[in-house]
Amino acid sequence: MKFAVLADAHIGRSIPLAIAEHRRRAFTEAFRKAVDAIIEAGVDYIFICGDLFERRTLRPNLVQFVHDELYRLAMGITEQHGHEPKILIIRGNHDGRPLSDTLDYIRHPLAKYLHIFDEENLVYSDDRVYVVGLGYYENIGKAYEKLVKPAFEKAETDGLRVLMLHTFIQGYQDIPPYSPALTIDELVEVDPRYVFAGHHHERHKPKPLPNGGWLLTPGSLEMYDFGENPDKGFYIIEDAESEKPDFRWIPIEPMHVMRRIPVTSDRRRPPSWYAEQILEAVKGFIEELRRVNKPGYLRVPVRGGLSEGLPSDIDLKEVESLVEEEPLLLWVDVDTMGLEMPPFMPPPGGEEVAVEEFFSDFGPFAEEIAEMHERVRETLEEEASVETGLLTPSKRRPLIEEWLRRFEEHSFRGEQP
Ligand SMILES: [Mn+2]
Repeated sequence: MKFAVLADAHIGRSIPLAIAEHRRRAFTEAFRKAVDAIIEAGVDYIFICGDLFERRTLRPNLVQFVHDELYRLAMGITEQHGHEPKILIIRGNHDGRPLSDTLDYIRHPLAKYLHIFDEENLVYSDDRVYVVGLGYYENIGKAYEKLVKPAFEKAETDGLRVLMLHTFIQGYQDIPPYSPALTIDELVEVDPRYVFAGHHHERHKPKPLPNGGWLLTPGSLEMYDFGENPDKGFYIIEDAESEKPDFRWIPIEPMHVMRRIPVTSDRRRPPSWYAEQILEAVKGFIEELRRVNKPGYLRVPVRGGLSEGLPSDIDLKEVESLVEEEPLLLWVDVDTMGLEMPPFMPPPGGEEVAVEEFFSDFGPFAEEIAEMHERVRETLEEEASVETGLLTPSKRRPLIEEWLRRFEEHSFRGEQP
C-alpha cells in the first residue's frame, strides 16, 4: 500500500502583495509538481493535511485549478496504474471555520475519489484503512477529546489506523510559545499506526511513536515566508502496512529564491554606512541568483542606531537601479522601521558660542537668554528620550512656561539697543 502525505499547499497566497502574481504562481506550480510526482508514484491514498487554500475568499480560477488538479490526479493514477486512488482532505486554519470553509468549493457528490472530512464526516474507512481526520481547532485538546477519541473507539475494522491533523505537535516540532498543540502522549492514546500533521511549515523526519506507529509532518509545498528553509516537498510511504515502511522524500524546488539578509550595527552609524551595507547585501544576492540562474526576492531588515540624519537619508538609488537592471532580481524590500534615531547633539562648534554675547542686542535680557539656554541644554542632556532626542511634553512644559514668564516680564517695545 502506497501513501502520499502533503500539507500546506496554500493555493492563492499572494504575500508580499508587491509580487502577488509571482507568489500565486509559485504556489500553484508547487501543487502541480506534487500532483505530477504522485501520479508517477501511483499511490493508493493521498493525505492532504490542511491549508490546501490560503484564504476563504479566492479567485475563481484558483478554485477551478485545484478542482482540475485533483481530478487529474485521480484520473492519472487510474489510467497509468489501473486503480482509483482516494484523496483525503482536512481543513486547516487558512481554509476557514468548521461550518464554512473553502473546501466547500471542491466538494462534489460525483467525485468518488475525494473524501473531505468535517465534524459530520470524521471518519473515512474501507477494508484497508480507518482514517480519522480532524480539521484545525483553536482548542485542539478539547476537539481531540470530544471528536478524535470517540471516533477511534468506534472503529470496528482491522484497517490501518491513520490520524490526520492540522496542529502543532509538542515534542516533535519547535513551536512558538503559547500555541495550541497536542503532545505525543495524547496521540498514542488512540493507538494510531500513522499520524500525519500539517500546520508546521518545516519538513520533519518521520518519528517512531512509543506504540509502534509513526508521526510525520511534511511541511509546506512552497516557501511560505522569508527566512524559511527552502527544503520543500512531501513524503511518499511505500509498504505502508508493513513493519518497516519506506519513507521517501520528494523534493519540490521553490520557484524563486526568497532570502532575508539583515543589516545590523551594534553602534550608531551614519546613513551612508547603512546605504553601503544594504548595497553589498543586494549585490551578493544578485551574484547568488546568477549562480543558480533563478529569479528571486530579497528582504533586508535594517537594525541599529543612526549617528545622524533620518532613515530617509539612507540613499537607496543604487539599489533601485540594480533592481531595474537585473532581470533575476524581482523585488527588494528594505525595512528601516527598526532603526534608532540619532541622539540630540548640539550643532558643531556650538560650545564656543558665548550666548550672552551673541544676544547682546537684547541688553540685560541677554543674560536671561543665556540662563535659559543653559537650563534647556542641561535638561536635554539628562532627560531627552533616547529614541527621539527630544523632551517629553511633561518635561518640556515647565521650560516653556519659564520662557513665557521671562518674556512677559519684559517690555521690548521702545527699548533702544
Ligand atoms: Mn499553513
